[in-house]
Amino acid sequence: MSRGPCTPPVPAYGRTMPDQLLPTSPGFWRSPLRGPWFTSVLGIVLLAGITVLFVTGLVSYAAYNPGLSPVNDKTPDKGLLGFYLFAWPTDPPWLYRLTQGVHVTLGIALIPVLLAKLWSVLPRLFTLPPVRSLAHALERISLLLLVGGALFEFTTGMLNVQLDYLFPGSFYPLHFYGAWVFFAAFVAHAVLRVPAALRNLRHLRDEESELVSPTPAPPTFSRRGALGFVGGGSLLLLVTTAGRSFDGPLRETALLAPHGGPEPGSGPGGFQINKTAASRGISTTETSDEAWRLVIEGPGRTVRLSRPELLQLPLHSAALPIACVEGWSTSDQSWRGVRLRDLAALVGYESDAPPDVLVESLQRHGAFRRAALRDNQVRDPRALLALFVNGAPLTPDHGYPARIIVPAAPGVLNTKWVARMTFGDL
Ligand code: HEM
Ligand SMILES: Nc1nc2c(c(=O)[nH]1)N[C@H]1C(S)=C(S)[C@@H](COP(=O)(O)O)O[C@H]1N2
Ligand SMILES: [Mo]
Repeated sequence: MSRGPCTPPVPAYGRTMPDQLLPTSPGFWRSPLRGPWFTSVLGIVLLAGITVLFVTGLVSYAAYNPGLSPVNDKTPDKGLLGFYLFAWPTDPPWLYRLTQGVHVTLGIALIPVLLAKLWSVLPRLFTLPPVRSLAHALERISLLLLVGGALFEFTTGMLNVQLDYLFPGSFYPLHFYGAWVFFAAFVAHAVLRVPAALRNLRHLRDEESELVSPTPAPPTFSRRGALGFVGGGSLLLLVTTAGRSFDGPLRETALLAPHGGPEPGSGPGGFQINKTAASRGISTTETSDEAWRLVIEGPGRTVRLSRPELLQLPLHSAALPIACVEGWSTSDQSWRGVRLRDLAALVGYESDAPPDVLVESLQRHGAFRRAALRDNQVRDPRALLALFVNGAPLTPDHGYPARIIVPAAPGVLNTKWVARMTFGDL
């Protein structure tokens, strides 16, 4: 029997009408962009990028001196995962500025790629039946760890660099353990998919694949255009983030960087400040020459020095940057002060064989009140208890009367408003 003119046409994908389709039916997903080629290009970019993120992230953890327990270690029970830890070097002095600048800037720039990759495989989330076999169940669990791990690491990282510490507990163990879970799932996924991804790259025209919509909507732009859009988003994030690693006019380009403290302005103290003296409860009364004393302790010996007395010791200069775990850094600043190894000598150590040191700040509340430095850091002739920066006494916000500055160390080890130094093996 032939159809009358009024009979609606039967949809190509079966009897269900388009507005009744559920995400579980392949016909629900209609973007003509989806397919193995698009997914694979994004996958290859992530393969390179996330590997670099993982390595620079692990390196950043090593740079904290977590082994100098219990002071610096923000990740208790790191156990087996701490197998790779090593003594962080002091050369080249820009080492942490580079590794952590790459970690944060690359992490931010990869966000559009990650989101595009997740979008490209979104239909697979809804496949039915959800589990076909034991092997399939295991694969889906690993994908859950992969996607969950990716979202978790990128979210916690972003919140941290935006200075939003809204985590249960500390950021460090969450991001550290999260990285291992995520990367384990990532490696499994890469081993399974890289061969296909490389094959897919060679065919811009997609072969048979469950990612290709059976009922594609008419294209509004090409897949190359879509990639350009994702790449453009990454580039935009890159150029509005990278300025965090410089001072002066370049920093102004870092539109997305949080401005924790006041604008540093110009002059000798004109470089980034996160935590001001006022915000840490440091008053000018307690940092005055009359009140402030540096207490230096060694085995069986304690020395107390005022700032005028410190100024009588041999002073040395070093051009060193500050590089924060949050990815921002300053250019080299010219610091001047007393060598840490000369301070070790005051309490009985050979200045070419000093021990570790525990440094404590005047600050009574909040994070980063104390930090431990390893013997190789104390020994470096550029490692100073700085009293001046760029030719002027430290400003209160930069740690007056005295702050630590160590080549290549994460900013968090450069304690401000130092009150006490305890030399000895930690
Ligand atoms: C953050 C990193 C990544 C996440 C979150 C991710 C996520 C996913 C998910 C959820 C699927 C769908 C799996 C399924 O249900 O069948 C998938 C498929 C795929 N991924 Fe990834 N992936 C990532 C990185 C990579 C990398 C590094 C590669 C390889 C270079 C890659 C290549 C592929 C390929 C080829 C497919 C299969 C596409 C198809 O079905 O034809 N992915 N990915
Ligand atoms: N006493 C004290 N020292 C400190 C901090 C702090 O909060 N208190 N912040 C540390 C961190 S995390 C960094 S990156 C450097 C530079 O921080 P700033 O910009 O606040 O000077 O100082 C370090 N020294
Ligand atoms: Mo920092």
